[in-house]
Amino acid sequence: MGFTIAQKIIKAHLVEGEMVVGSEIGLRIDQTLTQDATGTMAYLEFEAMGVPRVKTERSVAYIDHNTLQTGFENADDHRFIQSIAKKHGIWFSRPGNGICHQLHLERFGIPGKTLIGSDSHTPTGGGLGMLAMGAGGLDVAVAMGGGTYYITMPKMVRVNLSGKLPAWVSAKDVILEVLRIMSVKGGVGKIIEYGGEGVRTLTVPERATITNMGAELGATTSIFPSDDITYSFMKAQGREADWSELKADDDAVYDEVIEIDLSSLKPLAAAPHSPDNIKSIEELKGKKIDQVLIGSCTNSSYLDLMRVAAILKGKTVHPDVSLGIAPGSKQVFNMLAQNGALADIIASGARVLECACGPCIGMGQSPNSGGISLRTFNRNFEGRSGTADGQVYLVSPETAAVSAIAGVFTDARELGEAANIELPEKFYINDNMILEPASVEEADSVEILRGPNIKPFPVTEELPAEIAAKALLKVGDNITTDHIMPAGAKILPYRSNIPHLSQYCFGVCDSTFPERAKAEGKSIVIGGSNYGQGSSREHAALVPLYLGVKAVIVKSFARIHLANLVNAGIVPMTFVDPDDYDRVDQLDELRIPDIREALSAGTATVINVTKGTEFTVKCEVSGRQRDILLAGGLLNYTKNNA
Ligand code: MIC
Ligand code: SF4
Repeated sequence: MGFTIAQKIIKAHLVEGEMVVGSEIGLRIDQTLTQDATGTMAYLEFEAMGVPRVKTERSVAYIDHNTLQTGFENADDHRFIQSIAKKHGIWFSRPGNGICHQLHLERFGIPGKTLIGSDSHTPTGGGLGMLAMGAGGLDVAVAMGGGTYYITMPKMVRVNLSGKLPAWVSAKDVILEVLRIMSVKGGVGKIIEYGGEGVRTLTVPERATITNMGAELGATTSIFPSDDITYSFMKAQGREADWSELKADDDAVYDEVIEIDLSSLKPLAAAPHSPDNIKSIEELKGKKIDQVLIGSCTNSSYLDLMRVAAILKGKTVHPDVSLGIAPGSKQVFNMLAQNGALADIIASGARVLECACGPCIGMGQSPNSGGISLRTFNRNFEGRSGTADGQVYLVSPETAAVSAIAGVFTDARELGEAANIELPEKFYINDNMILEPASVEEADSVEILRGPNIKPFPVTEELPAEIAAKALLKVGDNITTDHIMPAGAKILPYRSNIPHLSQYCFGVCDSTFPERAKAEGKSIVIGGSNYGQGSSREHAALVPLYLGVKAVIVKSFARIHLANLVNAGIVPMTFVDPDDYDRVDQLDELRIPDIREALSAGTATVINVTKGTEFTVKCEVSGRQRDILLAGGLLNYTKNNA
């Protein structure tokens, strides 16, 4: 039996376990990346492990999230990351250089390598044929120290692409179609592999748009083969020496196969407030819009922005629309400036923003009250834009640009011929914003610069014999980490200050939760299915830990959040009978006796003291995860084992 692309990379990096679906496997990690919003915590954790120099082939620290500096906090955090990176052998991408995933694709990604990043969109690297996965900061810290990264061996899904995209239909529409088919939880426990004749019609940045938004499927990762198209992209980046071919064996076996004929696709949008709430632009056509934003790690490549510039050339943004454009990297920005496309963008009245995440993470450009905002981003969760009742639609750059001019949802296919834009033979390469780490000899003399915003992370204790606490909060299905620990310009600067952050925990669901949780001292959270989808932020576990959350009982979990809960020492449990969810009410007094034994048994009995009933929950964790929970989290576990 042959292997899939992902199985080949897993096989070559397997250090523990067997490639049996559903069992835990340990992987050797070649590369890591961090961004600043999760990076401060990850580097504090790395420091706590006492490893002097990273043991990976390449680790890079990017500054792209917290670039709005409305106080000292973000600037201090940047300096902290810059200094700690220099000391410990990590490459540093300065603020202004661009978004981590776009930059990693351009300058560092290598087909066939493993990459984990403290950001859920790390699978962007799958566009180059990497096995690239999002992880919590602590897991990234461990990998930097040479430790193994553990995942559950995923099922393999093959998406067979045939045909060729019609004019004005783009890679974003492909992934929106996959989201329509699979939903935001359809990818959990799976790797999505793209294959078929249609693959050859997609360039690397287009493939990366598709693997990027595989995060929204809940998938472990997504991956494309590495072929001659990959070779020409890497050659154009001056990195052809790093290229190698990678393809699935002809007799590779997949657990699921999805067929997509690219020629049959049309422009799509993900309507509020979920990336899988798919509508066609035909249906939305004519609906008035207020804002358009083009950028983010999904759609800010040279190709994307050249297409946008061609649409905007000689036109003016509609008077009732605000158009913002953030190029994905300095390379893209520079090339647009050199070839004149930037002049067309500026002349149209677009508001040109810094090369960074910006509005994608609520760092500015919040829409007007109830405003309809078209964005080329990957997430439209409620409140994420910074305007509580903002209505965010996720669309392709083409749809975004034509709609910005018309002032209404517009089907670009009605505009006649599309400009023919191709990837350049040579990208403009200038790595002057990427700093090399200090040499081993110099490292000792590098001083780490710490601002007053950096607070220690919460202490954890060994798991007690029993958990007895109120179900202090009950939430529904598809709760995102943006619900649990919101981001945005006001809150993000405190990513290294858990006590401050805790005031906003679950703010979108119940703003009284932090106060109530502190008053109770300990609590249990009840949730529905796909709990913790979205971001990799470990803050969505560390902050509840700080507030005294001891266990989370839900119908099902999203992968990265589950790992983050275990790492924080919060017990993750799922209802055996999903109907028991309806039989627990907020504020019920719950008791889970013998929790330590229950972790070994894999199930526990929860006594509902208030109602005088009981129900069974599963705590399906690996043996390693059980030991982490018993020790009270990964840091304690690592210290105990050292
Ligand atoms: C996001 O898109 O939600 C983020 C901000 O990039 C997060 C990371 C974070 O919360 O810092 C992610 O996707 O992991
Ligand atoms: Fe940044 Fe948005 Fe991409 Fe997250 S999804 S890395 S916030 S651009």
